[in-house]
Amino acid sequence: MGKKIAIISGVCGQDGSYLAHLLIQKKYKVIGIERFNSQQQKWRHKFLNIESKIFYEQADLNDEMAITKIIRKYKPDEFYNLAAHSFVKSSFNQPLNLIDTNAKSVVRILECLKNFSRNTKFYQASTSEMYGGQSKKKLDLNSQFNPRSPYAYSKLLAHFATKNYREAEKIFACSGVLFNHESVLRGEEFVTKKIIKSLVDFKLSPMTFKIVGLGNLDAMRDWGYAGEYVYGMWKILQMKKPDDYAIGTGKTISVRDFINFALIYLDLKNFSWVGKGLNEKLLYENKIIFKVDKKYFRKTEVDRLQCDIDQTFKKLKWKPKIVFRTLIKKMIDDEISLRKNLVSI
Ligand code: NAP
Ligand code: F7E
Repeated sequence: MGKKIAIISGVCGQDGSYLAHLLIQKKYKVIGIERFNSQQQKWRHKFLNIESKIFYEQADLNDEMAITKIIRKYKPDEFYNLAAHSFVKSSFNQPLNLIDTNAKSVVRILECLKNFSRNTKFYQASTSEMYGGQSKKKLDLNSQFNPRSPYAYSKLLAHFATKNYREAEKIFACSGVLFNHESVLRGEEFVTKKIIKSLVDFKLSPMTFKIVGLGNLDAMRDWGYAGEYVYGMWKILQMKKPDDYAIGTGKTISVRDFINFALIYLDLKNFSWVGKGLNEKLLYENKIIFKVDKKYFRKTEVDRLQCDIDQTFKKLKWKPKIVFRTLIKKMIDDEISLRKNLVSI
């Protein structure tokens, strides 16, 4: 039997990079769909040392002809649809673009699989943002959806399209409803990477450090490690029957506590929070590191997300091991080694 073939859209992103790394280890032939042939976007692949092992194809997800051509060329065993506009805050500025990329493109891929590659197993990157974060309860697939951003409602359409192609067209189509997962390969606009990068900058050169603005410090997230969540994606497509699964750690902490734990791990213990609301600041021995800045607040915030991972574990027989403390330590250690590696790239 030849190598299994997997197509990954969004291969240059955080998850696409870790998933490509995992599938290469598992001896798949990995076809990576990238948007432009930009060297800059390959920094994650360089860090993981996988650039020469991926077969790149160029296509925008909205280009139906190009995507169809790639699917017909490879007739893959598995298609992981990870490409998306993934930053929630900026999704409010371009809702129609989000519907095209995050929702309509998914239907286009599923139509293409139905017509030309019926045996391909399909993974859709669904998200805990679809829940809206208004509940204090742990969330599972039976919890109510309440999308609070163009990002969330575009993903909800794709989620239900995936379910419908599974039920109506008998495609092996599954969604992973993934809660936030982070790593050193996260984009710098996301809060965990922004915090870790800033604190490592401060630790290494406090004299040249410039104050960083943050938004809602009370937002609570179930933060896991991207490097192991990609195993969950793969596992979902190895199940006997296609289905949807929610994946998170089951623990939730606030942005403020994420910062507190990071400061302690970096041995920056003489810190204090002063002021309230829009005047709140984080000080380290009288130097300001973070201050609240309303430009980082969302029009409609998602206050709290926490996964009921025990429900998933019963069916999937797998759950993530790395919870927030270990994640924070790992992000700090990897941030320091990323900086060293980048010198030689
Ligand atoms: P990411 O780092 O932002 O990666 C997304 C990738 O999609 C980027 O490589 C981007 O390419 C590509 N992309 C965007 N628009 C495209 C288009 N029109 N055509 C082709 N490619 C396009 O996101 P991630 O954190 O890896 O997340 C992967 C997927 O999981 C996303 O669908 C995200 O919505 C979803 N998700 C993420 C999380 C999380 O916590 N990370 C949780 C739940 C769900 P460029 O490099 O060219 O911009
Ligand atoms: O915000 C708050 C912010 O942008 C997390 C995406 O991968 O996960 C991600 O979406 C929280 C929010 O991620 C800042 O208001 C405070 O409550 O890191 P984030 P996100 O919006 O949760 C989900 C599951 C996805 O699917 C998405 O694709 O942190 N926050 N201060 C801040 N957030 C940012 N970005 N910057 C701040 O300064």
